Amino acid sequence: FCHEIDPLGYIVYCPCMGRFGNQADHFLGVLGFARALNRTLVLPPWVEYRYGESRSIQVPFDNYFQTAPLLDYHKVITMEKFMTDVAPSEWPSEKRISFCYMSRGDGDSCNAKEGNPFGPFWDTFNVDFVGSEFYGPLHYDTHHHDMAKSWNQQYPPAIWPVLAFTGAPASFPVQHENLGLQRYLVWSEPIMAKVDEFIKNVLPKGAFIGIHLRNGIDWVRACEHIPQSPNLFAAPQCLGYRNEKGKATMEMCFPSHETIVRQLKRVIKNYNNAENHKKNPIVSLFVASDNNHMIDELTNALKRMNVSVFKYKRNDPHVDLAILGQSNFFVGNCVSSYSAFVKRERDVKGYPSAFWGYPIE
Ligand code: GFB
Repeated sequence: FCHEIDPLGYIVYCPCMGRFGNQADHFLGVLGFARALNRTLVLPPWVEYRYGESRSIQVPFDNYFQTAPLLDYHKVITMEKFMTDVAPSEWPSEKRISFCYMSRGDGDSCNAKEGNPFGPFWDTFNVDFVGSEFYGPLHYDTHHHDMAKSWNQQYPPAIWPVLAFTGAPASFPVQHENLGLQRYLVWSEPIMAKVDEFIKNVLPKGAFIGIHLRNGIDWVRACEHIPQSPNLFAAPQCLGYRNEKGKATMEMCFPSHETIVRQLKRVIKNYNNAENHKKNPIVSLFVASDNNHMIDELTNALKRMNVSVFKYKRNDPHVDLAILGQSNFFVGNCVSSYSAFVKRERDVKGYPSAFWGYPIE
């Protein structure tokens, strides 16, 4: 199909902060923002970092997610298609201005291509900028303050057909008002084919529990900040945006093996004892982790409950996420935005979830 130019304009941005979980939080915010301004959202590739490589790599948005369900909510176009079908007329090279709240780095500029992943991201599409535009004090909370109107007054689409942001015009963690937009993020067919294959051919027949163990060295370091940052990263998902449900603890961020085993046994027991689950009890555990899956330890601990333990054969963050989304029950890490992705997906489907070490015993 040939894309018809949107006279109301476009929003382009670099998902330049964090890894997948962070980028997904931002994505939901940008989706809400684009809809509020009524501009077409350009779906950026996901930015990934490969071990030992100094430049990020860009993975097309639709490798992981379908675009059709997003269209049910708002007009979108992939970055690849935007660059070939729209940019030549609406965003020629001499009109490429980068937007940032205020100057970034040296001089009076957004320095939109300065550093990694900034440079590699735009280089993927051969984009260079001829100028910068500081949009402050405008911001992207379009759920309050008539913000969308202010944007369209200051940057009318006829004069500014493309707003290209140096970083995501969205907050982290995702604003409460945008949580439900998760329903429009539907895994691509290739991802779901792997998930279905795993559930059908690797897991034993029956219900399974999925857990996320975030325990790599970067996480150990991040959790050291918990005493000073009781609302670290995705913690609002269980503690509330203003800590109204308490403060993050070390056990929530980095649960001990003892906590994990104890909580798992209790969750499985409760699940299996529920009247409506008696005919289809949990018979296996799926573990997703960035580091230590604890397979032997968990296998031993759950032997008496006749629950066997599995992980995916490869380190594949997206397949892990999508499997967790399909589990009958999920236990995740409240502080991790990777866990938050699963929690939101399950919430919009009405599936149950819990968090390590929460509520505090
Ligand atoms: O997704 P993410 O932003 O979540 O970053 P957090 C964590 C990354 O670690 C994921 C890998 O994108 C994956 O690449 N990872 C984590 C996993 N858990 C799993 C898993 O269960 N399976 C697989 N296969 N991979 C924050 C960062 O991570 O950690 C912050 O976003 C910061 O920017 C902080 O770096 C220390 O919110 O957990």
